[in-house]
Amino acid sequence: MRSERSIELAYHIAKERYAEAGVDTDLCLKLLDSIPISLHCWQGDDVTGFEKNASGASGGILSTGNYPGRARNMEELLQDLSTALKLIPGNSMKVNVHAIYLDSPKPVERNEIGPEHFQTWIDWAREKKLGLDFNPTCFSHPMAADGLTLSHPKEEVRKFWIEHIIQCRKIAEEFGKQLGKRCFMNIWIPDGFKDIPVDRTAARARLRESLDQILEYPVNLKYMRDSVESKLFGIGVESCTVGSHEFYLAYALQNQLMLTLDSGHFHPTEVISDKISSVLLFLDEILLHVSRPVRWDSDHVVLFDDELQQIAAETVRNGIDRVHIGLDYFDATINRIAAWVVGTRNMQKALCKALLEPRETLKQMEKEGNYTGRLVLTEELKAMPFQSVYDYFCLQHGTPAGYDVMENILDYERNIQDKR
Ligand code: RNT
Ligand code: ZN
Repeated sequence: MRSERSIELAYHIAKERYAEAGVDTDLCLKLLDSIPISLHCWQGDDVTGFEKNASGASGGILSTGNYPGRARNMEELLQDLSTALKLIPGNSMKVNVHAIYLDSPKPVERNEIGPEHFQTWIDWAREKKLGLDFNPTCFSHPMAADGLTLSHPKEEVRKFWIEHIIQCRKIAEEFGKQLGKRCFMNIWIPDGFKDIPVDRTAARARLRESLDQILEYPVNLKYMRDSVESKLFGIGVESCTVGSHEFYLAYALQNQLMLTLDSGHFHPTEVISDKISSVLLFLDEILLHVSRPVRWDSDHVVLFDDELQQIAAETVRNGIDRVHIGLDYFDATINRIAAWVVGTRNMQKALCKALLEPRETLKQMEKEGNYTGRLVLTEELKAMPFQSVYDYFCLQHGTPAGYDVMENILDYERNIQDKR
């Protein structure tokens, strides 16, 4: 168990070390506390949702593992999320909800869902002082069985999904209105082809036409904003994804939408950290789905690895008010609360480290062509005591520091999750 005294002492030393490098750690911690991170509700139940006959994710995404204790209903999911949030320091958290997490005693078709089916989420979020984000669910449904939704050749299928997404926009707007925090609504569809299509243009033209119809529905942008998420491929759609990066980048630009960059949606050596600065020269805001691809879009728990640190650094350098962070992974082989807690705290730790960077000094060196100095300093910064600063952030917010979170996780597992 970490003692308060040792956390404070370590912070004191770290503060002095960073001050020598011209960085104010207290200010960094204030900034860290102001950065919203959207915690994805779907890690809690392996992307199953609360629809009647829910059968788990489809559409090229896959959650594997059978660790006991999965949340089976709204009550359990909210209880699990509340537990995870107690182990995540900070006052700016959001929770990201998918349309399949509705609260309704009777089955409701996806194109008929409305804000009333999400009032439980809104009330819970208000009580916990959280913001909410939202996502239409265009997978795990008989109307998506062909692997095509908004780009389906059949008008009736497209119409169904257009109606669903319009309903989702109303829900997102209501989230923002009732909670006083803008809701980001992310549109991701699984559409694609297993084998090589001959008319990619037709499918993409249909997607564009469907999106145009969706955007015709008027919403108040003060309360919600739409974002579109591209992908390279998924299981069963290996040869062509209709909503590719080029498609959505162009579509977002033309329609002043946000673009979602998911770290698992590109070629294995392609990184989103390099895309942020380019995209932000042309779009005013973007959304991130921070995930961890292992050989493919496998959605492993976010680690404190090089790419996470680069993503955080680019976020801070390009403006924390323009890059909105959401997490997107689902691992069913470990305790699901631990998965949330570790991934989110890694994200925060990476942001903390990025905020502690002596940015102006480094930029100046680079401008002067002093790449030697830049290399020596960036290497030095890697082992600076940022962990002591983050531990202090935990202490400030009454959250356990370091490995101490495990005690809480295991207690909850024993007393609640194991009894399900
Ligand atoms: C799928 C996308 C999408 C989903 C969630 C559940 O590849 O990343 O964002 O993971 O909507
Ligand atoms: Zn994603």
